[in-house]
Amino acid sequence: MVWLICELVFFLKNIMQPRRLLLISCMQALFLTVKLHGNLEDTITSLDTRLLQFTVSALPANPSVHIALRLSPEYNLQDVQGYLQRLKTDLQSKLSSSPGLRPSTGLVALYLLALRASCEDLDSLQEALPYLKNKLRAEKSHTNHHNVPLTNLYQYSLGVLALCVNNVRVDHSVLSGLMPHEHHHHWIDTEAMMVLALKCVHESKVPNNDTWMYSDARRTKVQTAMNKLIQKIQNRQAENGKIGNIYSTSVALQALLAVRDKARWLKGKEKLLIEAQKGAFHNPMALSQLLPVLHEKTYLDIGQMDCSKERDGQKHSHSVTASHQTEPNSTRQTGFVNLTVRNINRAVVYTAELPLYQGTSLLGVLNEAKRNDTNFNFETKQTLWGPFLTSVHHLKAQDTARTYWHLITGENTPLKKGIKDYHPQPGEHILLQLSNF
Ligand code: B12
Repeated sequence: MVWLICELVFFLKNIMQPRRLLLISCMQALFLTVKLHGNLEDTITSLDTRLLQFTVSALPANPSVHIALRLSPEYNLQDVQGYLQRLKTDLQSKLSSSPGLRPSTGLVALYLLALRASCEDLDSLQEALPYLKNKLRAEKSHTNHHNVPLTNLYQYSLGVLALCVNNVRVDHSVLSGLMPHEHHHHWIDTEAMMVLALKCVHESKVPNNDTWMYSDARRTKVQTAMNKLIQKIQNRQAENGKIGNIYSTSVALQALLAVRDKARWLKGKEKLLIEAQKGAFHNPMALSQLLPVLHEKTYLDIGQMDCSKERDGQKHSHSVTASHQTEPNSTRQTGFVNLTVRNINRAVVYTAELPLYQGTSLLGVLNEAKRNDTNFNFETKQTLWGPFLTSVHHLKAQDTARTYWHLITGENTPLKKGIKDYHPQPGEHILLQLSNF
């Protein structure tokens, strides 16, 4: 490649002496681009490797990680066979657990997407598909009565998408729950997931037949809803490429790719790579949502996956070893953090100045508060993103009451990461505010 460019420079220099300077700077720019591109490819490869490492870590198997691995050109089916088996066993045991412990709409949808991404046939999904269909009906009926789904619209969209990529027809009434209301404000991530679900429905064909799965009237409605959402996403792209925050940008870029808006996708991808190089995507879930768009892939590609060639292929020699990431147990104090807890009426129920040790996360600070004051307590729930704060100082947040513990820094800046991933700075003021969502 470099040799070719040099030959070209030499040739052009001889025939275009007067423009020599301009030409040389053009060539320098070209060299720089080639070099930069090389660096970016290296970054993506090392992110892929890190994702594969999660499959051998002590963490529970995560369907979102599996999806990202399957959408990466780096790995084939054999590389992820063991992880796939774990996912199948986990799904089976979750589905047969007691009603309160059964998987949410979004979780079962992610499992179904992960299994489809490995071309698992419908037989192994026998129980899961009707389960998801029922979940979606329950979500819709809740929306009819309360204007919001049981879980959230992000999970609702994942559910529709999972049925759709598995070639299962979605009830009209469920589909109508994806039509956006003008006055509703959603997270960017949610709008992007809605676009993916709608796009899948719009493009759906009856299997082994060249006819559309949905009527022309239905497809037109779906297209109109999708256009509105995509326009909102496009309008939200900042000059630096971000759409919302850096984490919503990953999902938003999938929506842009789905409607072939390559220019905005490229702009966003550059920003994501810069942030990835700075270490913004350590969380397995964040990394699993990032990698597909870096590989120019969306969840819609799952439906087109053909594993037959891979099954006969040679096994790659990817060997990964588990890297244990535990919280550094440092005793070096770097300063203090001010922690304030406010109830739903914004009344302060707890405040303390707590020592901050090197490398400690907000979770570590909360543990410190517990050690310092036997009256203080907090509880968490394990989720795909890590520990989700559910109760502080004996005040419980409840999905049914649509309350949650909002993490805030300074006066009013919401944290972009959870309690385990966020590392406060010395002198920082952290506010835990019981809020409505
Ligand atoms: C809906 C949603 C919420 C809802 C969830 C409740 C509900 N019933 O709907 C509410 C409003 C409560 C919420 C809160 C927060 N969220 Co939120 N949330 C989402 C969203 C849009 C969908 C999550 C989902 O349903 N996933 C599907 C199911 C299958 O996965 P799941 O793991 O089982 O889902 C549960 C967890 O994800 C959990 N959850 C939701 N948000 C977060 C954030 C963190 C850090 C953790 C550990 C768990 C968690 O609630 C889900 C439902 O039970 C995602 C978008 C995304 N790109 O994923 C953001 C997202 C996960 N949230 C995010 C953030 C930052 C938060 C907050 C920390 C914001 C804040 N400053 O307080 C808080 C969590 C604080 C806490 N108490 O620990 C970020 C996480 C980024 C990161 N690198 O960690 C995301 C990616 C949005 C974004 N683009 O910034 N969230």
